[in-house]
Amino acid sequence: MSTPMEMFVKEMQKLFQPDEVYVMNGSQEEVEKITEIAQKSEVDGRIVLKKLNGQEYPNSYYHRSNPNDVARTEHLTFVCTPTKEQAGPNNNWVDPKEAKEKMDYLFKGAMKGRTMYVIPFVMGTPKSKYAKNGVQVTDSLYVALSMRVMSRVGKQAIERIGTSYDFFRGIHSIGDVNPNRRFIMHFPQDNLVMSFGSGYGGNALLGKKCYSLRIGSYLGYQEGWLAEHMIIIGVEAPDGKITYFLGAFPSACGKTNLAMLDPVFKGYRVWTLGDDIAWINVGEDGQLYAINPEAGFFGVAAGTGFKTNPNMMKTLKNSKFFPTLFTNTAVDNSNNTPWWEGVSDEVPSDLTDWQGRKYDKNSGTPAAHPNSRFTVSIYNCPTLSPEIDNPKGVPISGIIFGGRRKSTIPLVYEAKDWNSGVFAASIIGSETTAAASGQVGTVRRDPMAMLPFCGYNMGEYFNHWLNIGERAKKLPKIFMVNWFRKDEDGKFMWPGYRENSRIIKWMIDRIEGKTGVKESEIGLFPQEGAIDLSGLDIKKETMDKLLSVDKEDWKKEVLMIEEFYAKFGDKIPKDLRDYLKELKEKIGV
Ligand code: GTP
Ligand code: SPV
Ligand code: MN
Repeated sequence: MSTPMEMFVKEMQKLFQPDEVYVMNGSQEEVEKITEIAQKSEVDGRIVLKKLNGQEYPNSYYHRSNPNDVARTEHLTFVCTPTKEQAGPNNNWVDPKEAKEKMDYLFKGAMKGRTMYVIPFVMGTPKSKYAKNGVQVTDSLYVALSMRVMSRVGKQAIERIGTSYDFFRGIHSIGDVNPNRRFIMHFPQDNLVMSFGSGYGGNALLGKKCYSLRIGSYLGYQEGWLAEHMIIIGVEAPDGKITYFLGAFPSACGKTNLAMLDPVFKGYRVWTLGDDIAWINVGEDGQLYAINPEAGFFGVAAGTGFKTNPNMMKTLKNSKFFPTLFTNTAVDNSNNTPWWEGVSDEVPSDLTDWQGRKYDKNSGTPAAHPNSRFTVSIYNCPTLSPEIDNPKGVPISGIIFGGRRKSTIPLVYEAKDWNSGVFAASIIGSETTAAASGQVGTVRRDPMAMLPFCGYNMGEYFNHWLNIGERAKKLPKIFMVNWFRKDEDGKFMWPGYRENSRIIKWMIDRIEGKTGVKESEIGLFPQEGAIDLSGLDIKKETMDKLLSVDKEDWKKEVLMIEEFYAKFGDKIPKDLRDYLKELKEKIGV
């Protein structure tokens, strides 16, 4: 008798007709073998992996993708629920039957001449009751290795699945990397994702956004928990007390940086638990507890350096067991190291750019793709929290929501309570970034930083958030931040990065009830002088501007919010519609 997992593999073999099938066991030898093969294999006309300078970057490899395949493709991503309304206006929708027929047609025989890698994986630390199992098949060596770094792959997953039918199925083929034949189809009711034509992170590592967020959010809705686009950190104060925070920011808006923040204050430190995804449950004591389903970072290289994020640089130079992959950065030929804008002030003279061409400094274009990324194990991180494998997760005292906005949104404010925090998070807008294909820099609504990742109707998702608030006994405080305000000259008004620890310190004071607040039209502001700015050269006028409500800006904002809410009709909970009405009155619209 075959197990359900074996039956799935046989079915996939029949569909894809690969020359060989390899089931990953997660061993060290296996990682080395796959890395070896990848250095000898060409896919889509490029060598899959090239070894980098092991002195500078131990155990590290370089990968260049097809230039048409460098970011998530939201317009090719679908949620295939039985009805369009279930997917909601926040998702592209196709009828599930039609979607499966289309994908079966693309998949048929697609692995002829290739090896099919079977990746049994666990999202979350395997001992946790909150962890979940999946099996992905893929014909991409890069995807197989990346999954090995980003999740717990192999024997432990096979054992956990055992004879159960209850596991996520991820079906992936890189196909011929043709954007006209590229689809990422989600079937929440079937715990299934089908992805064709892309090898890029969020499109192809199906345990990540596809399962842990889109399918995960739907499972959470059914089962009473939350799957969120959030970091998890513990902030230790000089007295040794650790306060745990979640932080939601849209793609390429500062999560990884905040997740391993090096605070400016003596005696404070940040413990890293996750930089992208959190699964949040109501614990037995009525508090919210979070686990990180992932085991690695798939982080933005551009802008990462010893000045901005020293702990990530140390992580990248500390690769022990698993290989670290650099994708679509440039390469400094003088010493065979990966290079990107921000890693050094000087641009090296002999660079090959992300497309494999000799780089011309005067070209006016960056050498590394703005969405160039690294894939690295979380266990390399020097600030890794000792709680990382705690099966219960960590108890959350604060949730930070942010976006990337040059205007309108203050540096920080606090929501009065859970429900007004849910409202504040539901109205977030953010400028689009290079993490998804399409125009960069246009403001769109991105509630809870989940617009591209919520696997069901967002109106119902908001309601689910309100329900969690009713079920929990001890709720975290909710804060809104914006690190990205700019002045008339287009310069950032707030220094950001490490200096963000000043805001976090204030949040801890608030959680501990040590400081009061000032009421405003949109929420609660810090009292005069409550943010510790010692040693920081910032003008009082700048701080005043960063911590105020510009009514003219907010009038425009409210109209955008109203337009967004209107798309969902009465799916938006009445409470939230009432908050919007109240906000309009206060702003004077
Ligand atoms: P995803 O992996 O796409 O989900 O992105 P992320 O949210 O983890 O973003 P990340 O931390 O990688 O930052 C993205 C970009 O924002 C990088 O270029 C950073 O250098 C920049 N950035 C991060 N934090 C700050 C900040 O506080 N201020 C400013 N000005 N830029 C920041
Ligand atoms: C994001 O885009 O939010 C990422 C990278 O974290 S991806 O895995 O592609 O989603
Ligand atoms: Mn992300």
